Amino acid sequence: MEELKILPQCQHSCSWLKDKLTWYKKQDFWNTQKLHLGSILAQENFKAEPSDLMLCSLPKSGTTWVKALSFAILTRQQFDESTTPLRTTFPHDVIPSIEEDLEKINKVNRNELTSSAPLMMSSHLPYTCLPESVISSNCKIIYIYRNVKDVIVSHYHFLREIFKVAIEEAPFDDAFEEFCEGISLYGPYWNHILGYWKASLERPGRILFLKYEDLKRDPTASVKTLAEFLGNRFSDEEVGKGVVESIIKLCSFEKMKNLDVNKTGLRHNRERKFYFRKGKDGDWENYFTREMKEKIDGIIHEKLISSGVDLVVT
Ligand code: PAP
Repeated sequence: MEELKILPQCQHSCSWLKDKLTWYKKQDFWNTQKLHLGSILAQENFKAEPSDLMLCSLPKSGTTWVKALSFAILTRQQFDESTTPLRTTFPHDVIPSIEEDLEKINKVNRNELTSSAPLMMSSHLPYTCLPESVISSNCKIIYIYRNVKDVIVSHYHFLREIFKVAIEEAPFDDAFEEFCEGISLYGPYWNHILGYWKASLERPGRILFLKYEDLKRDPTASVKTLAEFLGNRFSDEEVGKGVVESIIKLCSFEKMKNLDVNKTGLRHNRERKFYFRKGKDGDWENYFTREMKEKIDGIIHEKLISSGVDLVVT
């Protein structure tokens, strides 16, 4: 726990946030103090196995959605639409986070798992900060990413909601400027993406990039790709019976948002309903001026496109 003694290099007081995001120099990313503690515990205590599946992402990129889809895909032989635990369990509880739910993960006795399904967990940690065993075990990673502009809007509302800051006290312009400076949960955004991109070049076939907007545009193709990568592809018979479509429907924004379990209750003191806001592709157009669009497009070009990252995030 030596790392916990490290003092934050600097502390940026977000103009409208009651809490503060901290730049953790050694970790090289921004975080809240609570999540920082969870990150260190995960780094020190989480032991991955080669068959584990990791879902990695920046916050607000589609994690909750991909958790629901992955769980539905992996458990479709055990449950159907009417019996799936997703009807009564929050998606973050069926696929736990190594930074936030380590105790729960460590309770799982891998030898006693009755199903043949591999263990799936999530992390918001940048690639270089993942527990060493995730890297050395070479376990598969699904990386969900999303248009940076929609991430900025979603991140703004989520932080505002969890820290209970009224819209009038939280100018979007400030949040935008801070994001452009790299200040965001587990950010900078571009470092996170770049880290996983570089890792995918070193680990061919082990990291799947899924894009939120592709899931929206053509969910059937994305869900089939996801199932294949999870090692659980749909048979022709299943496709013929409409199993892919029923999983897409079950995990759709409208369906998930309206389940009692997702409308009520808390996840680590955060209201679960905050994880389901609009679920749209392109909400940024309601917030960005032309100057803002040009500014963030320029940053992405400089930080990602110029570094050879072949992912479209603008
Ligand atoms: P997290 O990283 O904190 O878990 P994450 O799930 O990645 O958050 O992102 C939340 C976003 O996904 C929200 O976007 P919005 O603010 O633009 O609305 C949320 O609405 C959206 N979302 C959650 N579930 C779904 C879903 N089933 N389909 C589509 N979008 C979803």
